[in-house]
Order: sequence, then C-alpha cells, then structure tokens
Amino acid sequence: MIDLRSDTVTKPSPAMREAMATAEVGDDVFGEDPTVNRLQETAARLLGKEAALFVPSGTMANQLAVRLHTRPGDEIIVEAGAHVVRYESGAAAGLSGVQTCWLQGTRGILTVEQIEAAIRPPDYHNPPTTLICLENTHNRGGGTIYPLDPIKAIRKAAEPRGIAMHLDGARLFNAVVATGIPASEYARHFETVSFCLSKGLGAPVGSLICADRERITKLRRLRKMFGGGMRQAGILAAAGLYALDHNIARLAEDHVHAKTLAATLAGLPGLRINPDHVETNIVVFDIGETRRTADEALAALKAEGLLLVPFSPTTLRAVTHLDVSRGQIEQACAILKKVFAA
Ligand code: TLP
Repeated sequence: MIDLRSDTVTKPSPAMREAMATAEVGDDVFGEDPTVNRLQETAARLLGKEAALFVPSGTMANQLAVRLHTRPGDEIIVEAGAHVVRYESGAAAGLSGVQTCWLQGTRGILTVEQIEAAIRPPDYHNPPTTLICLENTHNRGGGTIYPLDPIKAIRKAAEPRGIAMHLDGARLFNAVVATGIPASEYARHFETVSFCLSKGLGAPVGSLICADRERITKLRRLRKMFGGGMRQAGILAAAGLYALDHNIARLAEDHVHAKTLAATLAGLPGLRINPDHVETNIVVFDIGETRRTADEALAALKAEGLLLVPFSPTTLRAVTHLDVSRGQIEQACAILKKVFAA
C-alpha cells in the first residue's frame, strides 16, 4: 500500500529509534528531563522565542493557546477550514467556553479587511474578540503558504486592539523550506506559535508551543490542567531532536513529489486541480465531474494499492511525506491514471 492519507502516518526510522533508546531522561513534570529541556531550547531558538513547551499533540498546543489567550464568552477569529475549529472535537467551546467566528479565506488565507470587519466593537452586547488564529501551511486550503504581507497587516490591526495572535504552524517547516523564510520571521508576528514533530518531520509523537517566558510558565500550568504533563518524555523528545536535525531540509523532496502528483491529476479527465496551487506537500483535488463520490473513488484507489482521504463528498486529499519514495510516487501516478482514466 502507498499511504498518502497524511504525513502523520510516518514511522520512526531505525536511526531515530536509536536516538530514542539512548535518550537521557528525567521527570519532566519536575522540569528535570534533560532531553525535553534540550528540545524546548532548540525549538525556542529556531522560532526566535524566549521559551517553548513540549506537548503531546498539535491539538493540545492549539487548545492551550486558545485557553491562554481567552476567557469564557470571548470570541476568536478563525478561517472556516482551520484545524482548530474543524478537527479538534469542539475543544475551543468545550474546554475554553469561547465562541468562534469563521471567515472564508482564499485557499485558507484571510485578508486584513476580512479580519477588521469581524473584530467586535466594544459594546456590552458583543463578545470581546481576544484572539486571531492563523494556520501555516493551511491544511484544508491545500497546503497553502501564508504570505508574510497579510500576516503583518493582520498583526498591525490586532496589536493596538489588544487582540492576541496564535499561529497553528503544524506544518510551519514546510512553509520555511518552500519559501526560504526563517521560522522566526513568521513567528515574530504571533504571541504563540505551535509546530508539530509528528507530521512531515517524521517523529512519532509531539508538538511544541513557543512564546515568551511568562506565557510558557502559564502554559505549563494549563498543560497540567489538560492532562498533558508527561514524565520521562525524553524518549519522545529525542525523536523530536533527531527530526529537527535531519528531516527539515528534506521536506523539499515531498514538495517535488506533490507537484508530480498534481501534474498527473491535472491531465486526467473530470478532475479539477490547479497545479500552481500546490505549494507544499498537500494535494487537494475535485472529482465532482467524474460522477463518482469520494468514497467510491477512494475504494477504487485502495483496490489498486493507493490510500488517500476524503476532504468533502467530491474532494480528495493526498499528502506526501518521508516514507514515500520517488518510485512509489510514480506508482501512485500510474494508479491515479488507471482509476481516473477509466
Ligand atoms: N491534522 C491531521 C488531521 O487531524 C486532519 C491531518 O491528517 O492533516 N493543525 C493542523 C494544521 C493539522 O493538520 C493537524 C493534524 C493538527 C493541527 C493537529 O495535530 P495532532 O494530530 O497532533 O493533534
């Protein structure tokens, strides 16, 4: 099976497992795990923030940020396809008691005009807008890279109003590798930034949330409250350090593979995709005109040895990652041609 369902399916390599097996550990709830501490320092340095906190998942990182920046009854502004509201089991409402204002972006990207129109004027009828969450790269947008200009403009609108900004940078390093813009250049416009080790970077578990020291101290307490305090987590942090050392630059290969898939899909009858919109490792395409449902197409692809996921009743997503080789991408293209040319 060629598994392009997500970059979360990657498995730790033998070298990564070796790093995990030999990691020095301690009790991280006491702050005494040297490997976790090293990972947190490395992440903070990479993002140009004072400190970082290791958490079990991207979902927890986002939800800790929501909790940190808001009070129950506040409103947060998000893009309509954002992971923080689409795929986190209603956590923003359930765990932080906030209401969410969804704005429809262009392939996940919002303009400052949209944001400004959505910010609530101070009036006791209104929930206070206290947080704006952006996502880079944008998953449902098709792996879209957030350009710096709208980020800067949104920051300029948010800051004087005292509205915090959080970046869900689950795949931030895909954007970094694709653009050459350092992670810190993105991160400086946000109070909190999270990124995942367990997606394209190939670690089995874990995300980091980066911020100033004062916010990290508060987030550490909230992580305990959310049940995310871990003990000898150095075994996991070692995988993360290995990933940051070895698996960032190679993301470029995944981007080339995604472009190859997009070029093949664009040539098939009834499929809709603009290959120029494939900027990183995510390929979203529409199959509506083939008169097949997403589920039917997925079953036909699976029967030929290719796994994708549905994104809507007529769209599918393929994600390239470090566990699929060039040869497997070519095989995947052959399967797509066979299934969709039919
Ligand atoms: N995304 C997963 C699914 O949950 C959809 C995937 O296969 O893409 N932010 C973004 C932008 C994400 O794409 C994800 C995972 C997360 C946060 C959450 O990360 P985890 O799975 O570690 O909680």
